[in-house]
Amino acid sequence: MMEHQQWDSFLAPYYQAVEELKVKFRGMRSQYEREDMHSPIEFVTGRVKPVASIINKANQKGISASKIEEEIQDIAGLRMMCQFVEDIRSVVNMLRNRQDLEIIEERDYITCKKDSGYRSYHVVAKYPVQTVNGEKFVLVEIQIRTLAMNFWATIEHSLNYKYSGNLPEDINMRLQRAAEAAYRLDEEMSLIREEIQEAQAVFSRKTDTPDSK
Ligand code: 0O2
Repeated sequence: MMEHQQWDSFLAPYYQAVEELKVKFRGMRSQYEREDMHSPIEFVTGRVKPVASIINKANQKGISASKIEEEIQDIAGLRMMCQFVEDIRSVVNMLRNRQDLEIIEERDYITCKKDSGYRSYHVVAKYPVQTVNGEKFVLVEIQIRTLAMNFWATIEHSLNYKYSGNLPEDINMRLQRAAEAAYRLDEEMSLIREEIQEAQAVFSRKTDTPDSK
């Protein structure tokens, strides 16, 4: 595997991609706010996968060092959180229409949830980073999920980390029940979506100060 310095230069374009895309995706949210429209994006986060996790994943999947770039698709990861399940489709459509990235794969773990109970929509895209040595394409994985899906995934991720992936049966059962509850919460919120959006529009007009735009 690579030396410390080699990892630094290998990961540099991924850091660049994550920083750029966080700014761009957060900019999409600001555009909606400026136009007083409901934003399908609630908030955006991003991270570069730590070296130890990259090595772990490569070992687990039998990926050789020369294939990491091609086969580990989530070294650069972005997450876009939405209030409503319906917003996820809008966000994916916006991604499909962007000129600055090329989608190469979509994984719909919402229609087809994982056995763990995990739900999220994953988009893998090729993104060009401008480097001093010219253009370099990196893969980025964009996870789009509701706040409820994110809450569940964050908790499940921490528990799996704590128990090194071997969850005790009772916790496993609770997580499955929590996944169902998160699903029902999303359904309930969808049913009163218009009501909520109207309330949020009134609220944001009331809290708008003349120089807040
Ligand atoms: P981290 O810490 O988020 O970086 P695989 O990893 O084998 O399941 P693949 O092909 O790499 O599959 O891609 P996939 O499933 O589209 O995306 C993997 C990422 O999705 C994970 O990254 C998680 O972020 C998220 N994810 C997938 N399944 C689950 C799950 O059951 N629970 C939670 N909490 N997150 C999940 P990493 O590398 O696992 O971790």
